[in-house]
Amino acid sequence: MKALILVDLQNDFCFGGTLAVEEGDQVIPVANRLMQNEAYDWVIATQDWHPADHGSFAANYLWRKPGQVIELNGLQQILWPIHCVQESYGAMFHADLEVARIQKIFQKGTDKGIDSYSGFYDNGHLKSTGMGEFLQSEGVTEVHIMGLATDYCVKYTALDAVQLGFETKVIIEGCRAVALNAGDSENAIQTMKAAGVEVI
Ligand code: VGL
Ligand code: ZN
Repeated sequence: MKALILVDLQNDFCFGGTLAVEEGDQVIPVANRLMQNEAYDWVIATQDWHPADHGSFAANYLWRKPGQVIELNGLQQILWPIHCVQESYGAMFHADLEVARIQKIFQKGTDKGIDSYSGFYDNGHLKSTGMGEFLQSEGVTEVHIMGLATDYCVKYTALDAVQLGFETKVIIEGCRAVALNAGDSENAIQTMKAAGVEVI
């Protein structure tokens, strides 16, 4: 069984969003096209879904700004602009995404004390979102991943997928990177490949 995993195709990562990824919108038609592919037994989407007081938001600290790194409950945490606050416009799927084709949604980043880039686990691998267990219970052995952003949520979702034993492919045409630093996208692709992800 094969699943398509659409990572964080939400307004805040697209044009006009608070954490807009360059060309983020351009992956929406790719997602719409892939969802029609009969080869997928499951179409799954993840949503970054933070409480307003989330510990990854720079605005929740005095004298902090996005891009700085702090320690959050023992883990290195990059501070981000406020984004994907639960129920907000920014957290909604992009308006052009054909959401009717999404069969199951997994939300992440809901615990204010820990961030979650991967759709499977938080950044400390302490809690599962249930996505891995769900896919395994449905007999899924192969996952195809695309979305936003290449260097964070796509990368960590793909690395966890490999670790969980899924045959893992990242559809690079459907990904765009945050790229805080030059080369972040290329480095993420290299890291994924080295871990056994097939980048197609
Ligand atoms: C993401 C930074 C913070 C992502 C989510 O979806 O790649 N990046 N939260
Ligand atoms: Zn986030």
